[in-house]
Amino acid sequence: MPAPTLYYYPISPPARAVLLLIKELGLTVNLKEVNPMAGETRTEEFMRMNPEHTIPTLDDNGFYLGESRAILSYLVDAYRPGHTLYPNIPKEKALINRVLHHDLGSFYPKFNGTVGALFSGAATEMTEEMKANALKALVDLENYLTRNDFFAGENPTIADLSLLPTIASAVHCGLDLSKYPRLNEWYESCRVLKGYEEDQEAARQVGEYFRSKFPAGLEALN
Ligand SMILES: N[C@@H](CCC(=O)N[C@@H](CS)C(=O)NCC(=O)O)C(=O)O
Repeated sequence: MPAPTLYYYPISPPARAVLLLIKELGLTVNLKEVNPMAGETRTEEFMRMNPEHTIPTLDDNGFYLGESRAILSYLVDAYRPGHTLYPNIPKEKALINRVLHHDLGSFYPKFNGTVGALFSGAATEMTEEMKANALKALVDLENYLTRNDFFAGENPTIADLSLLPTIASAVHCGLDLSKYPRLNEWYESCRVLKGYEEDQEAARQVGEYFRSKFPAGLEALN
């Protein structure tokens, strides 16, 4: 069967989470770049695959899947079932899913409500409320890591892959992680991931773009 195709954009954090997985597992996946900022996710053709018009989107031989966290778990289950990144052990899987749900339902909206709004130009200043939300999101992550070195245990899982691109981007936008010692250590530990350096390059580009929109950067959070 032909390899699946991933529609992605190189600096998009959710797309980068899937790129990290592909690299880590050595999967053969065709990559097709789609620029959401140029409206390329809103074409009729793209929206037939993913009516929510978001990248990443996976096309596995006509099986279309959006949402990065769903793609992460699908790719492991379909192509490397039982891999330690998403083991077939109910309690381990549950702890990973817990982090993925926290990320999607709490961390990403709180943190991205601030960073994403400044990145897109929807906001031109960081209000006290935006700052408080972003800081609360970071404290929640720090608290998660009082249990383990990685987000769902002592080894990397797809939960870490999901969070890393957002944190790496924030660091390159000026966030100082030294106030969050566990998160800082985790960030360093993520160097073991095969796609880490490539992701850092994308994070650097996010940082440059962010400062072109909001020159003060994320230093206000420090
Ligand atoms: N929850 C989604 C978020 C995906 C998302 O918002 N992607 C952005 C790029 S970072 C996008 O494609 N936006 C284009 C649009 O909404 O039209 C996921 O994790 O996949």
